[in-house]
Amino acid sequence: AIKGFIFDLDGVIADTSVYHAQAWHQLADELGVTWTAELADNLKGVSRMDSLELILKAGNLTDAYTPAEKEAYATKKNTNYLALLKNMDASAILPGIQAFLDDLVAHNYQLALASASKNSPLVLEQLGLAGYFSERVDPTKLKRGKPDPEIFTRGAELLNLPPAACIGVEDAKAGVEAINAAGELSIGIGDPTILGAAAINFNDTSELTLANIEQALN
Ligand code: B16
Ligand code: MG
Repeated sequence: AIKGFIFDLDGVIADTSVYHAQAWHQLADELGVTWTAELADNLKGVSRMDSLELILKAGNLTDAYTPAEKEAYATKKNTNYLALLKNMDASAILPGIQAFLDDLVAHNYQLALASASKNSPLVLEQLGLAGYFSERVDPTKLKRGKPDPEIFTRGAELLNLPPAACIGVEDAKAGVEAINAAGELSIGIGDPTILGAAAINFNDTSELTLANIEQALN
């Protein structure tokens, strides 16, 4: 039986994936790299440095910059991102998420956070949701990012649960792949043509309820 839920943050709990995309778009323009919807989708769930590498690759610029220059560009993106986060509050919690979290707590499910973002503590604080997530995987301690299963495997370990007793919730293709590879049940939030590998797919977070999950599993 399912005993735990492991959540992605950006694009699942918080409406921040648009801010990440906006900040990367700004940097891509500066680098002369064409911004496309496909590139935006491929960056979801991917760490800051890996995201920069994907943008450079899209512009055939992989070898154009030194590690120090890359570091500076990644920092620049984060500065852009933090500026966009400045006025964010609980209104950026995605539809139905607060109610779903309350319902999970009421039904004694255990919760963990599996966000690749180094800014996740700040985001959770600003949304007023920090209290729901005492268990968080530290992304700075990971050897490999999504789609590697490590972050979701660690999430189950933090909950002292076998992977098969956990549901992972993701908005990113790389994230759904990570959940599946960890041996957990995947819920993909978003376009089913992109998240086709998810065990359960919902178009948006408002559909994320225990009743809908039970129905999808039967
Ligand atoms: P940061 P998630 C991911 O968070 C975002 O989806 C991705 O766009 C971002 O590049 C990554 O975190 C790293 O974020 O630059 O804040 O450390 O979706 O795994 O919650
Ligand atoms: Mg995400």
